Amino acid sequence: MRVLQAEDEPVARRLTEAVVRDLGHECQSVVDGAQAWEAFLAHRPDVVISDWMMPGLSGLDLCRRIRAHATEPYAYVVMVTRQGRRAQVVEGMTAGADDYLVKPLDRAALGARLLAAERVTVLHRQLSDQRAQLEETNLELAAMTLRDPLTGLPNRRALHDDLDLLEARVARYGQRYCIALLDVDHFKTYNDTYGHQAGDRVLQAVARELRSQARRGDVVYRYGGEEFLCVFPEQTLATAAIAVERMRSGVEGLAVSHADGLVATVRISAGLAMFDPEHKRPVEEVLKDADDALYRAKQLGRNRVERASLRVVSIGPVPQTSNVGRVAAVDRTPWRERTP
Ligand code: GH3
Ligand code: MG
Ligand code: MG
Ligand code: MG
Repeated sequence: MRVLQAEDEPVARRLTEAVVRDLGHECQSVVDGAQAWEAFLAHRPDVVISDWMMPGLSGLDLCRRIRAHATEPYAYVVMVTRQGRRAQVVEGMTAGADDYLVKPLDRAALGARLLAAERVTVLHRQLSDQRAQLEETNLELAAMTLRDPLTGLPNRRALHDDLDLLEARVARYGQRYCIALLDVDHFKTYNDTYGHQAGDRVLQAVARELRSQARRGDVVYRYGGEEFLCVFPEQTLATAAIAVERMRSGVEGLAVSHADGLVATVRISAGLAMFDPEHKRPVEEVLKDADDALYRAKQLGRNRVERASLRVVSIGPVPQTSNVGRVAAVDRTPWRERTP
């Protein structure tokens, strides 16, 4: 252990130094409270053995400072008091001292204090290691709840959080953004033909392709099943459409065969919509527009990108919507089962 002793009497100081070192610990000695506080801050000792009566900062004040400083790792504080000043013991322990010694110092008593200090210090260190591990695990778990395990993309829960941030940002800075909904064509028959596991691998490949075609700042989410969602901050319909078309042709370029009689390879359809700061509206409406455009892309033969027509909406206060269920705003009925 690293021991710091604050003691203004040379005889007591030398005795403590000798005992501490004999027991295999490091010992740093200072002669008053102010020096002790500086040494404490600089070296973070495991144990502080402090005389009560010292010039300047008293042992009691030093102990209070150490405790008020809430440090890691824990510092074990032993207060040294004169015989006959037992009332100080209570005062010292109340101020945060862990133990006390009575002068004149006795080797055995000092050794016993150091043993107790070592035990407590080891425990505190273990606790603090465990706490650090727990914090790390919690961070990992929190990150996991925001990722889709199959594709590694941020999931719908992450989208919830991000849409909140996005809305706050566009409200503050008056920026525009686009949202694209992308859906794998005839994926049910892919699963029926090749099996669910092969289907999973296709979803992973599509996710990788979408991610690689996205620019910095664009975020691709797994929206659900075989559907993906991409947010394009600060993009116009025209520029985002270029990016989505790149994604569509990228997936087609993967050339994953899909010989079900309807199509030859795995492809996607996409619907794209824009939020225009001139015509403020809740993100649910943008999502609905993207979904309608996707529906149209499916109707028009799939493997294509459709843009929502720019709607002129009456300018009024944006309705306050709750985030709950906002990403469920879109009709999840399969395309072919919908009545146009
Ligand atoms: P459309 O072109 O109209 O989109 O047709 P579709 O067959 O892709 O659409 P539909 O909604 O009828 O079917 C979606 C299929 O996606 C059904 C479901 O089994 C499959 N699917 C959803 N999630 C997963 C998944 O995690 N893994 C696999 N392998 N398949 C999935
Ligand atoms: Mg003294
Ligand atoms: Mg779908
Ligand atoms: Mg589909």
